[in-house]
Order: sequence, then structure tokens, then C-alpha cells
Amino acid sequence: MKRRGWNLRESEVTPEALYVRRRDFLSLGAAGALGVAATAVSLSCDAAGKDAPSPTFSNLKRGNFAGDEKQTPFTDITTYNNYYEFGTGKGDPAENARAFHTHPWTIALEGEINKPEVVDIDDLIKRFSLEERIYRMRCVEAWSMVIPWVGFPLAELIKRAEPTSNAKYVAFTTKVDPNEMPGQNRSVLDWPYVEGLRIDEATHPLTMIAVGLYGRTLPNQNGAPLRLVVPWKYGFKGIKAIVKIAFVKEQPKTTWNKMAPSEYGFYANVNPEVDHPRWSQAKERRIGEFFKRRTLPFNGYADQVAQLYAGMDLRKSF
Ligand SMILES: Nc1nc2c(c(=O)[nH]1)N[C@H]1C(S)=C(S)[C@@H](COP(=O)(O)O)O[C@H]1N2
Ligand SMILES: [Mo]
Repeated sequence: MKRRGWNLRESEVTPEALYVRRRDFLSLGAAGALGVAATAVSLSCDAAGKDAPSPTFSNLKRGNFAGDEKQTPFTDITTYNNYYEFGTGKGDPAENARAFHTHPWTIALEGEINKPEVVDIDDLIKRFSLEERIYRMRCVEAWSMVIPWVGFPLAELIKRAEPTSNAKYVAFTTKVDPNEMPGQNRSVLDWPYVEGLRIDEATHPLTMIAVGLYGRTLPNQNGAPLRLVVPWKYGFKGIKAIVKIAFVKEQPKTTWNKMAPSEYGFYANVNPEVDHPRWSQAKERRIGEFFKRRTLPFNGYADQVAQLYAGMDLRKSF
């Protein structure tokens, strides 16, 4: 049985974090120093979006799927993260992912498709028209954010791969690189991080591949250069730094389900009526707010996605 992140003692985590920070300073020289300075500036201001460096993407088609809910400030989205490849603390990824190289970057498309290929992320960005989509996001730990993602529908990429009728599921894999992803030197999770969707979930128009947020390139701690965004599911489905997308016949293994099957299911649809065994899922705390709010079925996207699960027992298939 693996040790779980939340059982780690602070004393075990800290030395590595210090080591990585020191390495950044030593090996990056001027570039590293600049990176640190830019972050320091962005931390000094917290109006939503205003603290973000200038936009990388222009002429984005815009869609708001979060109603009039206030967008979470850029600093919160980029300093409160789960990304165990860079440490188990919420602040660790912002610190430890600075030196992670995300260029050049390729993604292997394989399995039950007519057009297997290895594609470059820059090509994908050129090929697909990018959109901004404001989504409500909900982590299984009961915090939530509203994030203006930049990306394209996963369905576009799937169409290009031409899945065969055997492609029932899509399996995603994160990069393995223990030199650059120091958390992978420890067995907190079974590396690489893997996730999966049923093909109809993967091709649903709400499902996105994100390459940016707040109009700029995705920060490393949020999953650069590309990560999955499925707004009606708990956050752990949103796998970061994807290097492989495989189309498969059988339901693929997923990291947190392997780790603790009674706590994390394959579907992981946001469901206020199914508690996590160790805490309630009925409410959530929006980052930056004091009072908790009620969690909505499918995170508020039930009208769009509930029919995907018609006839399923969502207590069993949690
Ligand atoms: N590769 C990888 N992807 C990951 C994780 C991780 O540890 N490793 N954590 C997941 C969890 S639990 C959450 S809540 C979201 C957080 O995304 P954010 O930091 O952009 O908010 O990333 C998900 N994707
Ligand atoms: Mo999460």
C-alpha cells in the first residue's frame, strides 16, 4: 500500500522543496532570476486578471459557462494547486515547477484510431481555433474556483485521430521525468499520473484541452503545455502535462482510483449526494470566499451532461 499525500509529514516534504528551489537558482542563472522576479511582481496585486502578465492569445472566441460568478484571481489559480509531480503542498507546484521545460513538446495519439501520430503542441495550437471558456471547477477536497481557460474542445483532436468503433475510452498519460518533476522520485503516487474518460465524455462539447488561462500561456503549475479540463467532474480528472492520448476498448486505470478505490471512482462526477468516505461533498468553499456554498449536481452542468449517465446508478458508479 502506498503512502498517501495527506499522511506525509511536513518534515518529509520540506527538504526536497528546498533542494529544488536551490537548484533553480543555481542552474537557471539570469533566466531563473527573471522568472522569480516576475512571480514576485504578480503576487503583489490580486485584482482578477490584472496581476496576470500580458496576454499571449488574441482574438479568442469567448464563452461564459459560469454565469455571473466572479472569476478567481490569477494569483489564487496559480499558487493553490494540486500537482504531486511538484510536491504535495498547495504552494509547492508554483515553486517547484518553474524550471520545468514545456517546449518543445509532443503528444502521442495511439490505439484504436485510423490516424496514429505524434503531434507537436505548437501545431495543435495553430490548427485549432482557441477559445476562452469560463468554467466553474470543483476539487474533491471541496474547494472550488472559476477559471477562464484558453483551449480547444478535445472533440476536435479526437475527430482528427479518427477513432474506430473499438475506441470506447480515452486514456491520458502525464510526462515522466524525475529530473524535472522531483515529486516523481517519491512514491506518493504510482507514476505516471494517468486518467481516462468514456469516449462520449471525451467528445462532449464541454470537455476541453486547455493551453492557457486568463488569456496567456498556461503556467507550469496549472499543467503546461496542455491539460484536460472536464468541468462537471472533480479536479483530479484534469490531468496535466499530457504526453499520450490512447484510444482503448476497456475502461483504463486512473491514478486516484488505483490509490484508493473506495474513495475515488472512475467517473468522479461532482455529486453533492455522494459523500467522500471521510468528508461531505454537499458544500464547497470558493477560493477567496468566506461562506461555503452548496455544491450543484454535475457542478452546475447537469443540463448539458446528465443525459450521458441516464440509467446508471451514480452511487455505484461514483
Ligand atoms: N499530472 C497531474 N495532474 C493532476 C494532478 C496531479 O497531481 N498530477 N492533480 C489533479 C488534481 S487533484 C486537481 S484538483 C487539479 C488541479 O488543477 P489546478 O492546479 O490547475 O487547479 O489537477 C489535477 N491534475
Ligand atoms: Mo483535486
